[in-house]
Amino acid sequence: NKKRAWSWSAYLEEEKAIAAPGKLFKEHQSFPQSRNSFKVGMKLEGLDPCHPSLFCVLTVAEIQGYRVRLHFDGYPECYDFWANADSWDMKPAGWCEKNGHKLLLPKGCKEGEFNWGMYVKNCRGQLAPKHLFKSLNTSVTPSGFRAGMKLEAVDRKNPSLICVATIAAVVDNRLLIHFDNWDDTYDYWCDASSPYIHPVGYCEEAALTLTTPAEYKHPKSFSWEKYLEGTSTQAAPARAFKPRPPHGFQIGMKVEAVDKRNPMLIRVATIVDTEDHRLKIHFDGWSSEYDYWVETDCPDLHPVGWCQKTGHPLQYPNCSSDILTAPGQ
Ligand code: MLY
Repeated sequence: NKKRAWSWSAYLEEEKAIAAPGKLFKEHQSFPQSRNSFKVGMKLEGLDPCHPSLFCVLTVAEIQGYRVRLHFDGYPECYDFWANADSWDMKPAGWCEKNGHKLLLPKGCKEGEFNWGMYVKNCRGQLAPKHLFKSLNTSVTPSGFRAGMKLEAVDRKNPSLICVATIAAVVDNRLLIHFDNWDDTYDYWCDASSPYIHPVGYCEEAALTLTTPAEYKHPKSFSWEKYLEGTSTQAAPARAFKPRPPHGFQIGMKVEAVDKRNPMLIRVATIVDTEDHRLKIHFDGWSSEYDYWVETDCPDLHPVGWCQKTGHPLQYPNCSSDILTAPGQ
């Protein structure tokens, strides 16, 4: 019994399935144009995926193809996370200072005493060079969104709620959404095409309930007009919202997807259900208890062939021994 290498083309044929067409993927999910030039030990600034309003001091801890494992300086390894080398969430040292964002310092560093130059010298590290950051070269389209403007936004942690919200920051084409009178644990970044943000008045027009700011005294009689006046703020202009058209993914299409439970792994997967802006991912050969929903533009979703192109191992379905073993040999 000779073993044949696993291949997508043989597998698709065997399964009578099709790969999700490349054109359905966003640029940051598709085959990268450049290589991953980050090196272990390089330091940078980046967003904490569990607390997206915070930029932190990070070190590249591991490289796998086009992906990097990032470590929070001074914190235990259990907080490490994986990102693609072109992730918008990664910025070079000094970026926060230049752009007026707060940088969460490495544990133990005192506010006001941190200096990147000294810091890398002291820990014998090196700064990740600026040219490695794809995020610095995004072309920015003027959007009409400004920090401080108000809108109605879905609370992504409580997706049944559409709430009174503020644009806390605008960076390139991205908006940081913050919920009025709540702490920043609900904050998230999105762009003008996000299906989760709406102009002021959207709920009223669609006859939906608008969740008013925490501890707002008169939730029943909330009026945007009065609220904007009372807070001396402006509504984000309706023309700035550019809701994206429905995606074209279909049930049965194959993709390569990051295993949420062990995010260093990318597995052979199938789309088993779809919603307007989300896909349900099933890992081939695994129980459906591991299925999960992702946003269609999630950076952990890739077209068939991505791992091979980028030099990342791909986890094959574990019950494909009938394919692995060529019959009659
Ligand atoms: N059950 C949650 C709901 C929080 C909603 C926060 N949104 C509106 C930003 C709680 O009370 O913690």
